[in-house]
Amino acid sequence: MRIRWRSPIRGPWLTSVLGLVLLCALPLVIVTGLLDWVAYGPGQTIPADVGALHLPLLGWPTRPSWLFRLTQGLHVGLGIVLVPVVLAKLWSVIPKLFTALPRNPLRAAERATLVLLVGGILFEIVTGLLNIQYDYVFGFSFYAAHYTGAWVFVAGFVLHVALKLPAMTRGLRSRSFRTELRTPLAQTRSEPPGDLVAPEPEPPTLSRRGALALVAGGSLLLAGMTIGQTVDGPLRATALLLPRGRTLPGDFPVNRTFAASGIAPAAVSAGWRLELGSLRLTRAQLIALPQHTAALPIACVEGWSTQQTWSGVRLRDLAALAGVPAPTSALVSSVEVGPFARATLTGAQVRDPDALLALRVNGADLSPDHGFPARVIVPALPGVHCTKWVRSIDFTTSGPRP
Ligand SMILES: Nc1nc2c(c(=O)[nH]1)N[C@H]1C(S)=C(S)[C@@H](COP(=O)(O)O)O[C@H]1N2
Ligand SMILES: [Mo]
Repeated sequence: MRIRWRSPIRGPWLTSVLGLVLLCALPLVIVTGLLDWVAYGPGQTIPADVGALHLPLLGWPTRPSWLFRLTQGLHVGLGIVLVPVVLAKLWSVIPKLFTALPRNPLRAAERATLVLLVGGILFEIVTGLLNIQYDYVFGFSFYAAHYTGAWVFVAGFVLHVALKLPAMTRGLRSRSFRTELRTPLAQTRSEPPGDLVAPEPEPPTLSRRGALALVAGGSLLLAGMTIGQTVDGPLRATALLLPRGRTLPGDFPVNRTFAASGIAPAAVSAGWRLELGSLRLTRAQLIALPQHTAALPIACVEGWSTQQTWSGVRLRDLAALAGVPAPTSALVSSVEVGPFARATLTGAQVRDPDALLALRVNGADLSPDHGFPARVIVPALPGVHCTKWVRSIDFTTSGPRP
């Protein structure tokens, strides 16, 4: 049976317009995604090491403090907004899926790159969306899989652009964009016979401008549901894609609650001590040290970010107290066991004057959900490394990176 694709608006022009949007926007998603990975730095439990695929270990700066908020916000936000464009682009070329494999080896190789391209982007969309919903049904490490999938996609993307750029340019030149925007349904006709164009088209049910408006509308709707994740203030309530029930009224989002951490309440009550080398400090002793206050964002890789006002002891003061005045790294351990139990900070991150072991947020003691008795907060550090319920900090001069 021959499946017949009969939409009269399918053709090189529509595919090229959608392709141009993706060609301009996807590199930003790719680069910000790779930058997120640079931001994690080496020697972490999360994300796990990716072997040969790792990027050069550039130091991730601590300034501007909103740097990671920006890169991960762009990555997740733009990634979501582009989903309708990707789906429309796939719809526009779907007849190709049902044509025979070309005999010409070059053509066949070109077709094979589509497996990387389409498989890659669908995998990235699905894993990315599940991750921001905290829905780990896939059962493998999100970070390693999304990162490896990204390289597969990038390979397909680069090859596809190299092979299809001339066709896209031809497609865009074949019709006037302005004229298309003025063409109503009644005047919508098929493109001249050729690649992607239905040989026996049905009468149109949607104009080309209508199709583009549908896609743009879908993207705008998603943008409206997403933007609130990354801006503080009343717009936060519009963040419909942010999983519900994680934020108490008047509070900011909680990645993992104290209850979910499995920590015994006794481990973070009066008997708690901060371990600094051989030193043991009570919370009262920490409060008695010079306190510093800084407005710093938490930017979660799961898509949300927020800026709050934190106070506590500067990490560099704690390093000096521990007898390591010029550390090149710090290993922070949590009372919690599991993947969040440890995070490594670089020397620059420890030395930043706003890098804190926070004891208070917005003028009140940390709540159990936000990491009482003490948590790490460092400018531009990915949220996942802002360890809550800190047990110990080991400042060293032999860390993974100077
Ligand atoms: N011990 C511990 N620290 C942790 C986490 C955790 O689950 N356990 N979650 C991390 C993540 S992924 C983020 S985004 C921030 C969120 O901080 P918040 O819950 O106070 O907003 O804490 C980080 N620190
Ligand atoms: Mo996070």
